Amino acid sequence: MPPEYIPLQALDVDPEQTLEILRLEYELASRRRSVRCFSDKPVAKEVIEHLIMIAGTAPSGANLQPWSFVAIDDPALKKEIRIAAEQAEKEFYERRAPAEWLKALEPLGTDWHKPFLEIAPWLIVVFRRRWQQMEAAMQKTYYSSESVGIAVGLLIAAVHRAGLVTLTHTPAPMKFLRAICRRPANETPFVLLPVGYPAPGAAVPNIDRKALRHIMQLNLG
Ligand code: IYR
Repeated sequence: MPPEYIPLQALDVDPEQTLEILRLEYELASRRRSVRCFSDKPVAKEVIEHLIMIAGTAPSGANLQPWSFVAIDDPALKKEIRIAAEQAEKEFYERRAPAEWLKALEPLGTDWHKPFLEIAPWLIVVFRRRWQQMEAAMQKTYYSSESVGIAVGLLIAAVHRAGLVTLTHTPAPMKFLRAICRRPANETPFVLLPVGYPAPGAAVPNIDRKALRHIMQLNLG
C-alpha cells in the first residue's frame, strides 16, 4: 500500500522575525536549570497531561513512539520510590562510584539524599520500550534511546516554559522503577523527572555552559 500524505502545517514565520524569536527563545532556554529544591505547591493533573502530550509529539524511529510516561502524585508511591532510589544511590555514592565520577559530581553538591522525590508534587517516570505490541505480534522498536531522549527534551523544555522546574534523575540502577510502577518486561526505565514549582529561594550550583565556539564547527574550520 502506498503511504498516505496530508498537507504540512508548518508555522508561518516571517524570516525578518526569525532572529528576534530565536534570541528570545535562547534567553528563556538559558534560564532553565536542573533543580533539586522543590516546593510542595500542587500542580494540576491537566498540566502534567499536557506536558506528556507535548513529549508525545517527538519524532521517533519508524514513528513507533517507544515510550510510556507514568505520572505519580500518590504520596505512598512517591515514598516507595524515594526509599528505593535512596537505597540505590547510597550504594552508588558510598561504594560503587569510581573516585573520578564522584569528583565530576563535586560541583553539583549531590549526595544520596533525595527528599525531592517526596516533596515535588509529581514524579514522571519515563520508560523506553525495546519492543512493543503491534497488531498480533511483538515488534522491535528502532532508535528507542534517541527517540525517548528527544521526547524527554521536549518535556523538559515545556516544563520550563510553564514556570515549573524539573531534574533528570537517574538513580543507578533504576530497575526497581519497573516493579514499583508495574510496567511490563518490554519497558526499561529511562529517567525519573520530579516536576513542580521551585522552593522559595531555591539556589542552584554556580556552573556555566560551553560557549558556541566550543560546541559548533562551521564547515571544516
Ligand atoms: N545518580 C546520582 C549521581 C549523579 C550522576 C550524574 I552523571 C549527575 O549529573 C548527577 C548525579 C544522583 O542522582 O545523585
